[in-house]
Amino acid sequence: MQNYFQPEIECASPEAIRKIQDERLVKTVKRLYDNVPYYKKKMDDKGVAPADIKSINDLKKLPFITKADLRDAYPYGLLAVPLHDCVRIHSTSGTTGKRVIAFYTQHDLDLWSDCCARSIVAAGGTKDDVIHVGYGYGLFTGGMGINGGSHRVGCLTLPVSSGNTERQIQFMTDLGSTILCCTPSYAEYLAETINEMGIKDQIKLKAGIFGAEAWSEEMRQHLEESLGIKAYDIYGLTEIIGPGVSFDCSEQTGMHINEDHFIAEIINPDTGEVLPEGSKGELVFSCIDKEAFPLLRYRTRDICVLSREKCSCGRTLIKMAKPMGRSDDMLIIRGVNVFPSQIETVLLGYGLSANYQIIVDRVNHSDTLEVAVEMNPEMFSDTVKEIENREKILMEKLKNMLGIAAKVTLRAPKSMTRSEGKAVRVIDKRKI
Ligand code: DLL
Repeated sequence: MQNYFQPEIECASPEAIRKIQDERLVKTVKRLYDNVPYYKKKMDDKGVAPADIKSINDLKKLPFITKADLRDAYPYGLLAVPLHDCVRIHSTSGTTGKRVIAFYTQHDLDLWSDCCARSIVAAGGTKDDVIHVGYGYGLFTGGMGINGGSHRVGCLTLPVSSGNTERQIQFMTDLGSTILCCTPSYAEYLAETINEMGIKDQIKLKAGIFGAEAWSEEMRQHLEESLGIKAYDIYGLTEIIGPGVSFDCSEQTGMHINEDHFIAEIINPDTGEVLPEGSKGELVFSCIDKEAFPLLRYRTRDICVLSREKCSCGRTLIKMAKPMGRSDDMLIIRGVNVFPSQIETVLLGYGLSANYQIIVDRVNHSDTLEVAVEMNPEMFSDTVKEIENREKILMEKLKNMLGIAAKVTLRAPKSMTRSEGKAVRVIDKRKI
């Protein structure tokens, strides 16, 4: 039995969802204005009062919140409840400055579990499943978030966390894991190891729920084939709640956003202007049902497209396309915008592995782009001439995709570091 499908919300009419959003937004704005001096100041500076926000039509009147605001207000400045009402924190990795800390009340954790439960059920999960959680546990939201959803659905939950690949596979075979949850790059590593060990027939996996980093359709196809599963995408960010902000359904053509909790907008990242549905731009989220840390109009920096097209799964929740990547991951090379996911599409489309690295440098005042990628074991027996030929073909394909030249180096199988969490794909030597 799929015991966490909530058709009254997930399949509600757009008008019914609108009504929930209107009510919750108005309440949240008032609560923040009254309780969070940082918000009050931001709204006062923009000349907007709580009474000006009567429905989601007025959302655009509110100021944006950016990562810089979170750093300014660190650690308690955006907390909207007394600290003694909070029961948990999570945090971003803080590679580029101060960590961001997100606070949760019990209500927030329950809401989050609901979101993740919806994601698991949409991937075919039921209480008969064994969920293998290979996302990191700890400050990172991945492990604990999916864990909460898995309990909510009633699955047997294996909190394996990331790393120790052999132990992961041992549990997978001994306990018959049916749904694997981890980053797509770690799933690639697990798939590679399982196939090398020749034990694919001992694995009972039927589905994967992969997210926390950008991954291409080609990678989805590769994971589905190499693990014999259906691979579902899941999206989220610490600032908003963690995994489960949106999730793939059986149609796999975009992730349904949990709109009863989060309102999505797409804006022009340069001007802040709200763009019509179907436009590509920066994704912005407002949390309308959280207690402790409900950010309004938070700029995610993820580049994405929203669509309300009818979905064959029956859900009416708006869908977001696979994010192309973060605007801050976007490389500007010789004036051209390049997303790592475009490069991944070319490499995997050619049948190569997802073990690749993008190296950008500046030589004689000009940017250079090099893509190093591992060959498949079958290609390794190619002659030098054949390998050079493959490199030439790939350079041509990359030029067509990106509009600029890239050098391609095919490396020996197993020569590049595997990722156990979020993969680091880009080395930008211009910044070193
Ligand atoms: O990565 C939360 C998460 C955990 C999502 C597990 C899914 C599964 P952060 O560490 O705060 O939170 O990183 C958030 O990761 O803004 C995106 O740039 C990226 N991201 C997350 N999910 C996806 C996805 C978690 N499915 C940042 N596709 C976000 C593309 C994703 N990018």
